[in-house]
This record gives sequence, C-alpha cells and structure tokens, in this order.
Amino acid sequence: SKTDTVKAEQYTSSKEEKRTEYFGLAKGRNLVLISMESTQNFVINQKVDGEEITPFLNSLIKDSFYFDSIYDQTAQGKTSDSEFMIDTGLYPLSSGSVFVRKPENVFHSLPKILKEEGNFYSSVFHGNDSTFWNREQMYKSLGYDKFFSKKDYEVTEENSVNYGIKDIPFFQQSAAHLAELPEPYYARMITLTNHFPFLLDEEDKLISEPKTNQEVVNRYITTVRYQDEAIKTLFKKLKEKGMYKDTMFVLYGDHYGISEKYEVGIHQLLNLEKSPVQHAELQKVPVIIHIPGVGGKTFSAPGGEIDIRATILELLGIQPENTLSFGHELFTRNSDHPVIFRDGGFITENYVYIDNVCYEKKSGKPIEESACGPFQEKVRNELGLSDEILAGDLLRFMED
Ligand code: GP9
Ligand code: MN
Repeated sequence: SKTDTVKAEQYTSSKEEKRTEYFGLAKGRNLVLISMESTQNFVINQKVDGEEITPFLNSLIKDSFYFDSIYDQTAQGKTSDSEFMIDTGLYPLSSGSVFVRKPENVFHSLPKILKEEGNFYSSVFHGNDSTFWNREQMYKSLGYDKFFSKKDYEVTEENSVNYGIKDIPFFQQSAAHLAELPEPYYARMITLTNHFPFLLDEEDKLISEPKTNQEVVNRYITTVRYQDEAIKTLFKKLKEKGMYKDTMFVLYGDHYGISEKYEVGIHQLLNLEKSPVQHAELQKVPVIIHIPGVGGKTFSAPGGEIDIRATILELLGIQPENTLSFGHELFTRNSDHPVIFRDGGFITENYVYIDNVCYEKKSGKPIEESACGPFQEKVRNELGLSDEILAGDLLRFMED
C-alpha cells in the first residue's frame, strides 16, 4: 500500500545526502558499463608463473578509480541479480530471479533516471538469446530503448564457444552498433566467455594454465585472461572511432566464478588457508571506474554491488530527489554500514557474519555474537523493506 511506500521512503531518504568532491566529475559523458562474467577480484594484479592474468585491467586501474573491497551480493539470479542491483539499487529476491518473477513491476531504474535527468539513450549488449533470464521483457520494464542480443550479432560456430559468441568478436561487433546510437548513451555490455565450465579454444589461450588440482580453476585463469584481451580490444576500437574520450567506463565482476566446491584450487594458487572468513573475502569482485583524463585512486572500504548505481550517479552529477534505493556512493560510504548478503549474512569494516556465526575480520576467528548484534537489525530491516517494495510493487506509487 501507499503507507508501506512512505515507510520505505523515510528509511531510504534518511541516508545522508551530501555531495562529494567526485560529484559531476563525469558530467555530460556517455556511460559504458562492462559486466565481466564470473570475475573475482583475486585475479587483479595477480601473476601465474610470472604472467599477469589481467594485464589490460591492471594497466587501466592505474588511471581509474578502483574499488578493491566490493562484495558479490547476488543470489540465485546470478548475472541478472547484478544487473538488477545496478539498475535499481534494490536487493535481489531470496529465491529465483527478479527478472523472471517480477518483470511487471514498476521500477525507478537507472535508464529512467538517466532519461529524465540527461536525455540518455539506454541499451544492453549481450551475445546470448534475448529470452535468457527473461531479459527481453525485463529490459522493457527497466526502460531500455534497445537490447542487442544474439540475433543482432554475426554468430558462427567458429566465433563461438560455450554459451555463445566469444568476447572478442562480441566487442568488435558491439562497437559498431554503439557507434550508431544517439548520444548521450548508457550501454551495458555483458561478457560471456568467462562462464563455467570455462571452455576455450587452444588459439585463445593467452596464458598457460596453472597446475592446481582443480581443473576448473586452471581453466578459469585462461578464460579470465581471454576476457581481459577482449576488453582491451574494445578500448582500442573505441579509441580508433573517437568514442573513448567522452565516455565514463564502469567495469565490474558480476559474481563469483569459482564455487566453494573448487575453491581449494584458488587456495593453492594464492597460498591461502581455507576458512569461513577467507571464503567471504574471495567473494570480492573488482569495480573499476575509468574516466579518461581523470586520475587514478584505489578505495578499500567495504561496499557492495548495490552501491554501484549511487556511485555512477554521483560521478554524472545527478542527484535525484528520492530514489527509494539502498545504495550509497562508494567514495565516502560509511565503512561501518554492513554490506548485506541475501541470506542475512553481512560484512562491515571489522566483522563478518556468515551462517549465523560472528567473526572478527582481521583475525578470522569467531567472536561473541553480540559484536555483530548491532548490525543484525539493520540487515533484517533493509532486506525486509526491499522485499516489501518488490512484493507490493510499491514503486508504482512514486510515479507522478
Ligand atoms: C547468460 C549469462 C550468464 O546470458 O549472463 O548467466 P549466469 O549463469 O552467470 O547468471
Ligand atoms: Mn554471470
């Protein structure tokens, strides 16, 4: 009901609304998001047998805002959950995907805000079938003007692997489509090659496989390396076409790639000890914001994928009245505010709460439950409000 909307509005607008020194740094630019399939943060600045896994991203980071402590907050909706959080600033559902279960709801989404505030044209680029994750229908609800899916690409057996078109031809063809769009545009490009079970043709293996006892992890290193090369190709193409300078690029890992079952391979690769806190720390995904001509800086305060939208809006210099969302811009985000997981677990600057156990982050040791207590109510409240918004389709009451 409308009363529930008011309750959610009160909560979300009680967040501090202050502008940071980063406000408007990318005002007037196009926005290109790159959703990096299954990309975990541990691959960044990491070498295997002396070779970098992500040489291009590592060099890009030097001239970017790099957030190295952002946690995967997706649930069963995987890629679609990450897309949902970025476009709405709401939490995913505890079971199933919002894309599949709530496509008829009204959303005050990023494409709509960008259209209202800056007349942006919004589009998504992805090589899979348009119906996967119910994207075709959901993108209409979210206010996208155009979805370039499998049928818009030249897909052959030669240029495909695993789920479909390989990332290099995908980005090459996407750049041509992008060049045709009206400006300013918001484009989200979703990679595909670095997807379980991480298959790759011999000629695309640009790094030698490590020798952990987990084949999945060994292959993962090669598909991440290939994806890195593909992103490099996109940047090169956009530079050639004169489309680089006027754009803000936001690159993020959508969720983990190596599940707990195979994680021992990462432990071997990085010389880590298995522990609950270590597992939580491996759920970090890279977030890289590259604004050509604007310098680089690394931010290490904890945050989540749900905070990406607020960060983008801050940089574009857009501050909508009340967005009914749960994100905080990542530049000054209070590191004591929990990064909330769908199952009720959370991470703060000093504590990790997983499977109903409270850990001290630094030592990785379980500590008395009461240390996590103050955050638990906040977590329940926030997830509950987000769920109410989805269940009651409450955002429709915000529409004028
Ligand atoms: C499918 C791709 C992968 O189109 O986005 O989906 P995932 O399995 O990672 O959710
Ligand atoms: Mn995915």
